Amino acid sequence: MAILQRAAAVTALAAAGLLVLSGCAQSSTSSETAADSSAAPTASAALPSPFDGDPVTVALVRQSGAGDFFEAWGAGAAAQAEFANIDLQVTDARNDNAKQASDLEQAIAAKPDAIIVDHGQTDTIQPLITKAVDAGIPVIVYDLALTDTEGVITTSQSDASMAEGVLKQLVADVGQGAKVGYVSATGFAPLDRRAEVWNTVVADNDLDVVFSTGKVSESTATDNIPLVDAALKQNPDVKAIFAPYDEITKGAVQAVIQNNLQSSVKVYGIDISNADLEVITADGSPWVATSATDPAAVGAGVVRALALSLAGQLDETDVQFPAITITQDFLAENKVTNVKELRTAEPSLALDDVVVADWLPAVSE
Ligand code: SR1
Repeated sequence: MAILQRAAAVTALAAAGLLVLSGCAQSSTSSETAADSSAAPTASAALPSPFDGDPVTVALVRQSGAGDFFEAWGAGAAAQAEFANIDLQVTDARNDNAKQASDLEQAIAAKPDAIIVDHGQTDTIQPLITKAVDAGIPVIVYDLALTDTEGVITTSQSDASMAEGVLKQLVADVGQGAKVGYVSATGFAPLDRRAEVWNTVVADNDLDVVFSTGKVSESTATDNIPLVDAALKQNPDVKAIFAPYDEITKGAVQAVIQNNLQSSVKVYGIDISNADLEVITADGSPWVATSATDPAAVGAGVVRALALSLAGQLDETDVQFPAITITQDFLAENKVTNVKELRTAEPSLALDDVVVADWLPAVSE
């Protein structure tokens, strides 16, 4: 859809004598273009090199986890790639580190124009990133902790500010010195960055951490329910739980509800999706606040960062996508029940001023 919009806009500019087109490999029928013109963004300039000829081949090597975040992120990346004349070749190891390493080996061997690595474990992926850089392949990573970032563009959500935003709300709600629980996992770059903020907020506010538990798996939400259930049975007087990944948050919420503690235990999460919004806005839900980006906008933003870099137009080597903190009260006041309504209530989620160019506006799903 977005491609059709680019073709229409650029053709109109060329007809007006404002641009000279050079091989934008896109076409459309007038009826398709008209149908799409209300929603899709428009480019005000033609694609620059290397996007103005044959499609640019990009391998997207994913290690996605359970849940809507990863699905929406992939859809956003695909839509932005289509807009920029990128042939995105996607593999997904789904929690299998050995498979992600083998996917990345194969991607390097195929010599694409660039590689995007989405999530992954440092020890398995760092050596292969180095191999790709040494082979002259441009590499961009998302949510991956590297020990050597030489020649690599790194991207992430602004994990520190995300955690700070929602934890500020937690302290405001339950006060300093309150009994709190923590549900997360280690070894995942975004979770480790959020953990650093948690530790600081705990120390600065004398929070009494009565349990720490949690895991990431192929069924993260389900697998965290018994862990939090057991912790709550030991500590029914806890006042708040920080569970900084929406699949984990959902597990924590379910455990609070099945222990009938929803009137005394508040849950603070990270991320947002339609399914999350259903949980947060349910009557009496203990999930009172979350910090989030629109994952589709972030997936698109990572592709834009890569595209700008290939065009020689990216100044920075680290791109962080800003997030917002969303409370139950905000959702109620703005009658938000799904992500579409949230995007309307909070237009900044579109990231349409982050890593953009006149030829590369932000495209979402
Ligand atoms: C297992 S890591 C999960 C996190 O990665 C994404 O960046 C999401 O924000 C999610 O919380």
